[in-house]
Order: sequence, then C-alpha cells, then structure tokens
Amino acid sequence: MAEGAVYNISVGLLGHVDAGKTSLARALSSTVSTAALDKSPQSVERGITLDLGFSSFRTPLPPHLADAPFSALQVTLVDCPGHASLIRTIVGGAQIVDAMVLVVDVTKGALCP
Ligand SMILES: Nc1nc2c(ncn2[C@@H]2O[C@H](COP(=O)(O)OP(=O)(O)OP(=O)(O)O)[C@@H](O)[C@H]2O)c(=O)[nH]1
Ligand SMILES: [Mg+2]
Repeated sequence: MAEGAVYNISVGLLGHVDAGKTSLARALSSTVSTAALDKSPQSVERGITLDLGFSSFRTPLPPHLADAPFSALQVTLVDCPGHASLIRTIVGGAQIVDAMVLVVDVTKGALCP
C-alpha cells in the first residue's frame, strides 16, 4: 500500500438557492479551503454562495477497493452556488465533479420557484 496515497472522488453539491448545500458541506467536512463555507467577504455580505467552495473528508476504503494501493478514500465536496444568476459558476462546478448530490429543502420541495 502506498503510504499516504488516497483515492479521491469529487462530489458536487447542487440545488436551489438556500437549499442547504453549504450547511451540508460544513457538517461533513474535516478539511476546508480558505474561501469555502461562504467565508469570502462578498458571500458574507450577500448571504449566499458566490463561488465554488472546496472541502473534504476521508473515510476507509470501501470493500471493493480494499486491495487498491490507497490508504483511504477522500471525498472532495464542490459546494456550488444556487442562485440562478450564477449559473455559469454552477455549470463550471458540475463539469469538474465525478458525481453530484442534489440538495433539496424538504420544506419547499423539489420544484420550488
Ligand atoms: N432549519 C434548517 N435550516 C437550515 C438547514 N440547512 C440550512 N439551513 C439554513 O438555511 C440557510 C441557507 O443555508 P445554506 O447552507 O447557506 O444554503 P445554500 O444552499 O448553500 O445556499 P446558496 O449557496 O446561497 O444557494 C441558512 O440560514 C442555514 O442556516 C436545515 O437543515 N434546517
Ligand atoms: Mg451555499
């Protein structure tokens, strides 16, 4: 096993504005990049995510990767904006991930305006 080598998968957090994407990233992550979790002054001022936020956590390898030369599975979360005016940033985030989680606010439902 390669010491320290991790298998990375990038997972996008996408959904309607205010659905809870950044809150989910905050709850799951153990390592956070400098501007993630809406820390930029512009995000603080406007109260929404304005740019892609990168954070991550690690878990043991799943059984089907047990023989792979990695010590852990790293999940990198790509927290995307939700406001419609930021669609270019959202599309950019969607293009760099391996999988995505669609975050839905259950109090509003999946088809909220
Ligand atoms: N009650 C409740 N509030 C939540 C939950 N998740 C998020 N919130 C609140 O909803 C608001 C928006 O949460 P965010 O996590 O910033 O939502 P977001 O989807 O990242 O928003 P944008 O990135 O701006 O689209 C914040 O005030 C959160 O505290 C939840 O599970 N329950
Ligand atoms: Mg957000």
